[in-house]
Formats: sequence, C-alpha cells, structure tokens
Amino acid sequence: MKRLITVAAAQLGPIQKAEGRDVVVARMVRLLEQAHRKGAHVVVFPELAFTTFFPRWYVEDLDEADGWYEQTLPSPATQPLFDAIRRYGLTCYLGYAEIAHEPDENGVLRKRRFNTSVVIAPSGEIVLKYRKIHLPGHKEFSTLRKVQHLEKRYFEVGNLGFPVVRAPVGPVDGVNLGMLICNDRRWPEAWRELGLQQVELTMLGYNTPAVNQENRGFEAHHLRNFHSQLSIQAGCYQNATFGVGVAKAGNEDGFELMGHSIIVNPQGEIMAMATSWDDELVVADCNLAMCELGRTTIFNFAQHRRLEAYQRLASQTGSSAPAVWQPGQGEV
Ligand code: CDT
Repeated sequence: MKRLITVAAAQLGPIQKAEGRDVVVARMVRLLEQAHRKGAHVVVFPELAFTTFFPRWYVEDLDEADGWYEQTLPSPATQPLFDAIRRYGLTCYLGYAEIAHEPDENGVLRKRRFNTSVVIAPSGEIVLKYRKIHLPGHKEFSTLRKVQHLEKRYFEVGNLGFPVVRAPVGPVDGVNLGMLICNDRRWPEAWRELGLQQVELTMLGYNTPAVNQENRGFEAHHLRNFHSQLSIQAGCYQNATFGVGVAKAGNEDGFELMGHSIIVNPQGEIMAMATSWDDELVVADCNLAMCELGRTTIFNFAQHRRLEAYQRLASQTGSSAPAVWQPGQGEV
C-alpha cells in the first residue's frame, strides 16, 4: 500500500553578514507559501538557516557572537516562521545555532553552544531535536587556510546521539523521521545509526564552500558537489531511506557556497535537484513504502550485519597502519 507524502527542499540563497533575521525569516515564509501552493507536507531548510555561515568569521570572545545564536525558539524575530508553519499545516526541518543553559558532562550548569536542527510539527511544537556531531574545521584561527572554518570554536559536539521519531506527516499517520547536519552526511556511521532505527525520511541542511579552502592540495571544483551527492545517495541506498539535502547557497560577502539541493529515494536515485544558487523550492512525491524493499532484502540488518567483525568501528577513532607483509612470510 502506498504511503505518499510530498517533500520540499527549501534551498536558501546567500545571507550577508549584515543582514537581519527579519529579512531572512520573510524569505523563509515565502518558501513555505510556495511549498503550500505546491502541495508539500514537509519542508526542509538548510543548516544555520537564520544567518550567514558565521563560522568563517573569527571572534576572540564567543560571548560577542551571541547574536548569531537563538536563545529561544521561537523568538519574536522567528515567530512569523512558526505562524506560517501552523497556517499551512506543514512539518518542518530547521537548522539554527543554539544557546542552551544546561549542565555539562560534569553536572555544572553553564552556557552551551550547539549547531542544532529540529523537526517542527504543524502545531508549532518541537517534535525532535538533534545537535551536530561531526563538527568540521578547527578551534583556533588558522594561518594555513584561505578561509576560516571555526565550527569547533563556535560549537560543542552534539550530545543527543542520532534520534529518530515516528510522527504524522501530512496524510501519513507515522513517518520515521531522522536528521543529520551538513558534514554528518559524509560519515556512513551517522547514516547507519539512523538506518538501525528504520528511518524513512532523513533530513539534512548544509553550508558547503564551493571550493576546498583547506589549502593543502588541489581539489577540482566539480568534486565538491560530486562528494556531497555521492554521500547522500549512498547513505539513502545503504539505509533504505528517502533523503533531503538542502543547501544555503551563493555568494556570502565574497565567499561562495555550493547549491545543488537534492531529494533522493531509497534506491539512491536523485528525484529532484535545485539548479540555482538562490532561494529555490524543489518538491518530490515520496512513497514511503519504497523503504521496505531495501530494509527487508539486501539491507535486512538483522539477517546480514556481522557485529563480531566490526570491533574497530566503535573502539578506534583514527586509522592505524596494517601489518607489513614480507616476501616468503606466507599469509598474514
Ligand atoms: N558546514 C559544514 O559542515 N561544512 C562542511 C565543510 C567541510 S570543509 C571544512 C561540509 O562537510 O560540507
């Protein structure tokens, strides 16, 4: 039996450093209006959707950067977005920078900063929260790089694991919803955590520089998008899930972010793709029943996974060099 929902990727064009939340929120509300007109049930926005990609800017004292973060959600500035979600009866994925006042791992209450995403129900209620785990970049100002990527300075590693929840979406009573944020999409372990919870719709936003800025060797420009799509398509196929990858794209104060937002099916095929570097909505009709084929056959995890052979996966972080074979030694 078909379980059909219409999914929208709401790509955002650039947000300049000086631009205020009110302007961005108005642009997002326009995308929600379009999504409603096109019959969408769920809308996915990018990572850190309310601001420019601020981790490219160095600040000495993080407290001076509080303006980039949300202290509450909604706030007076973001309330129009929640009003539109409720008006149009949409489910929504939203990425934002979060300040939380909560105990740390030692039980000490303090101000904490996370790169966060939430699923918002049509009622405006927060259904699920995820805090980015694979933070790329570096903590201190780097003289080696062409452009700073200070996510490790601005955010703590997420402490909520990779949650999945079953919630109503549009006409379908229960959809298994999961989230990733940007760099997470490159890590098969993150996808598998979701796959092991039978995720059916994996939503992720990204801010990906259009060129490699590490300054440690040449990477052809077209590979930026190739690697992004390769990761999302493989993650969807190997975990039998639909996927929505949504960019913040375009030229932010002279720094380019790639676009190419996509909606992918559980076979790993791209169903729809953005073609601009601007605000753009792309939609696809997704039959969630498609997830069952992979989940019950080639990726039937209960039948085919071999934990006894995966010991390194959860015990070793960095790679280690293998044993060296010598001629005459025989089989190692
Ligand atoms: N925002 C984010 O995670 N961006 C990274 C850039 C990697 S280069 C430091 C990404 O994986 O797209």
